[in-house]
Amino acid sequence: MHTVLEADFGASSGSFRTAPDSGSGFWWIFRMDQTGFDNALAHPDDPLPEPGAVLNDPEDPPKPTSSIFEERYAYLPQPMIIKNAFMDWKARKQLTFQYLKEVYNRWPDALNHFSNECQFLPFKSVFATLNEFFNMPESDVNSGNPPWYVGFSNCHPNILKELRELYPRPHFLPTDAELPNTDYTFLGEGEGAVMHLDYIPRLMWQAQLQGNKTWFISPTPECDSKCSSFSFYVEAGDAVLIDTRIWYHGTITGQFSITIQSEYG
Ligand SMILES: O=C(O)CCC(=O)C(=O)O
Ligand SMILES: [Fe+2]
Repeated sequence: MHTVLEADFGASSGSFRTAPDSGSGFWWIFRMDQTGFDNALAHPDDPLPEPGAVLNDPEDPPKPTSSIFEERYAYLPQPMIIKNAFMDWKARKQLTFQYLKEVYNRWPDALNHFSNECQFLPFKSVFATLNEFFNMPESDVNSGNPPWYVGFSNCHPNILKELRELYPRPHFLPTDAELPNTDYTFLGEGEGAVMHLDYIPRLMWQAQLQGNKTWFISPTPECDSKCSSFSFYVEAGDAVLIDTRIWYHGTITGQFSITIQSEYG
């Protein structure tokens, strides 16, 4: 059965459509305005929307404030998207390949440093190390040919400190949530992460800084009877919150994508 759950976010953020075979309603979308959460397009106390429902009435369901988000939503197992969550982050303009390369070149010992905490994930690209990645030919940086997509943790304390000057702690996270001492950067174009689960101690948040990306989500067998697979599309400024320990996830970019990803718990 092919079902579609669709929500219209209006002209500014475009429309949204899940992949075929979704429609379990087992996920949430929020939209942020300058003062906080503008509306929740679905609410845990509401009956699950009918497959195919269009959830576009800004007055109904109710508006969660940041503290309600913290209390009621932040630790739910359902994946969430928060539209326009990070519109004012400096990182959206300043955190580029060139910027990252400059920062890493100031702390060269971080370029060849590997450990469980300091991972370099080349996915399908040809780079074996961060050093090779940052030293790819200038012509390959923007051409998308050969295509590349990588992720790495910014675990060097000085690098992390410099990068965190470009973005704050996400303001909707619970104030007492524990955050790790490292944040990941994922960047590139085309095929991203293949479907996987993460072995991490906390929930995952990700900020889409530039470009856009489609996420593919599938439940683990324990939830097969209640949950279904779905996909969603995020644009620059959006937040993605997923418990990546219980939802298989994979990505594919549309336009060249840069994200910051970390954990909370
Ligand atoms: O952003 C991506 O492409 C993959 C991210 C991921 O696997 C994660 O956040 O756990
Ligand atoms: Fe992951």
